[in-house]
Amino acid sequence: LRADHILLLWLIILSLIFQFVCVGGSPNRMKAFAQFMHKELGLEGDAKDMSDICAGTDRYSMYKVGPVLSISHGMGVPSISIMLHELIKLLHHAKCCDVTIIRIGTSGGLGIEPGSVVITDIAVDSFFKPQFEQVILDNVVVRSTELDQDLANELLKCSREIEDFPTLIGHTMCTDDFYEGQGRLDGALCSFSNEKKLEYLKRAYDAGVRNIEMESTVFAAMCRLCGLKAAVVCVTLLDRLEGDQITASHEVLVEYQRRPQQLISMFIKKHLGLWNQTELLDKELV
Ligand code: R2B
Ligand code: URA
Repeated sequence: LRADHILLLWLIILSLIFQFVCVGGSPNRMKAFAQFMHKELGLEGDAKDMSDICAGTDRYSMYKVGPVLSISHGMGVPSISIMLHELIKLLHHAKCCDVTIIRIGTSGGLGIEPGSVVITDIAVDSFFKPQFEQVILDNVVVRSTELDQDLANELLKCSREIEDFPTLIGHTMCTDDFYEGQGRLDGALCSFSNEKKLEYLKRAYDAGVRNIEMESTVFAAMCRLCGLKAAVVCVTLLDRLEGDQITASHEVLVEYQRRPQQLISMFIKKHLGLWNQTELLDKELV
């Protein structure tokens, strides 16, 4: 092998290291996702021994499972934006191209059954605008928050093969606050009536918003600018038109949070050519 061939080989190997990056708020959930993917991809070794690549820092947790990186990003725009800057530099230096990045998270639903999975077409701000405002020096720079529509449609198609829970495509509203910012009346401060709250949430619904969370706008804007194919897939823990508090039991919430993971696992396995094999195996076992 000539030196330039070896170099080319290395670049190909490096670029195959991470094909899929999955991010989500909670370190525990992203560890559970990594362990789940380990099983789903049929990898060798004990998933329980999986170690956090970023142990020793409190910034985020990171697990590598075959071609999948699973990373936690904490709560809110500032937290995920720090992680994304550092992750995107890592992907650049590792010469990873053609990476698909998916945020799997939780959210409050709007007018849909709790436990539904929403695939975001466009992330919108609290004024239902498809944009993210980044203050740079003392300028407000407005960035688009459109996500990859082909990827969203492909994920929806995958979801049609899982009949256990409803999945839909809709706008996702991203806020900087869980309480007043999401029109909740159960925080420490409440400065508006129930009537005003419902009027706002219904306007959001009419604008196409189907769920509310706290990271999608900056995630969509940064991934778009950096050329990463990105998707946001969040389960809804409650219907905000029905109330503010998350009252489902712990067991139900744990099961809800597995739903986006199941969908993404199916998507990844299909891309790796592993889905039909599993299907065949399942059929043979029946
Ligand atoms: C969903 O849940 C968190 C708030 O509880 C936040 O990170 C989000 O986007
Ligand atoms: N996460 C949110 O940001 N809002 C909710 O209502 C539930 C989860």
